[in-house]
Amino acid sequence: MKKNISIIGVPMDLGQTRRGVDMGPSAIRYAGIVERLEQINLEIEDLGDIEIGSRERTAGESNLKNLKAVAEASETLSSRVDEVVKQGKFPLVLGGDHSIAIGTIAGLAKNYSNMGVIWYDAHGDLNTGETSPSGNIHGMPLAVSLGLGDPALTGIGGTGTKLKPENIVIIGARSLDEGEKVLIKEKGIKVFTMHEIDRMGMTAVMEETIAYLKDRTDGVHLSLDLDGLDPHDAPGVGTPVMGGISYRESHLAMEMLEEANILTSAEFVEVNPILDERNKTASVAVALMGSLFGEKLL
Ligand code: 4U7
Ligand code: MN
Ligand code: MN
Ligand code: MN
Repeated sequence: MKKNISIIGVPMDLGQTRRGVDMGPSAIRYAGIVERLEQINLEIEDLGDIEIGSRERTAGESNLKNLKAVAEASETLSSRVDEVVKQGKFPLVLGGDHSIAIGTIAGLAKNYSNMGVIWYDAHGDLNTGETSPSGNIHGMPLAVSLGLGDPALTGIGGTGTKLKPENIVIIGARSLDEGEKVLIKEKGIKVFTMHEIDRMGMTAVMEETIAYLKDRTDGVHLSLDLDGLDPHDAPGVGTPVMGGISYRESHLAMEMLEEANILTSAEFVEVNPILDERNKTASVAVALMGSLFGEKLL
């Protein structure tokens, strides 16, 4: 997969309450993402970071935290991603908390009418204001992309739903809220929980995922939350959940995506250097991006 890649940093931590994830893009750059990808015969440009507003100190009208600032940043990101795709380049978005996927997907949706999404995550991120136990928008982006939730979020990048439920594959789920479970069943969203990964192995999970998305979609976005990995391998995340996907299984997943050549965009989110051990999680993210873009040992 020979590609022109455009990196967009999104130093946003407003979609949740722990500080530090705004430093994710810096940590990933410090871990050498640009140099790493330059070695694989890729054209790579770093567009720098988009502007993020400030944390809201007073409670707004909504129970969604920092709704206004998240919505504004998402709108900016959506335009930036749209421009990159229109230039024929591959958007590689670095977070920031997972609320940034709202903007990424909204920007992509301007270009793909039948987009597939691989949601690599311990969580479903399918909450709305009504079902969310936390009010944290990073637990809502997949629901928003389905057109569910606050209009200030679902309207980003224009009205209309950005994704079809049958075009989503969640991989690595092991923490789902009640409302999310209902939604998954109701909408028929395909989920490979940790049980399926243990049982089938990552090879079969990725083969099924690729076969499932390949024919039905006109582009595939990878949204990789580092907490999809086991906290042992990726400790620098805000909402770690035990029993996750291993470092090796994740490499395999990236390599299989590269071989299948189905991805048209990607984002890596939730890297929190304050909670990390010597930038380990950012380094893992960089290593996975290496595999995703075709790095080979021999
Ligand atoms: B992440 C949670 F309740 N579901 O909504 C919520 F468990 O982007 C966690 O996947 C969300 O890291 C985690 O607050 C969001 C919680
Ligand atoms: Mn998560
Ligand atoms: Mn997530
Ligand atoms: Mn998290």
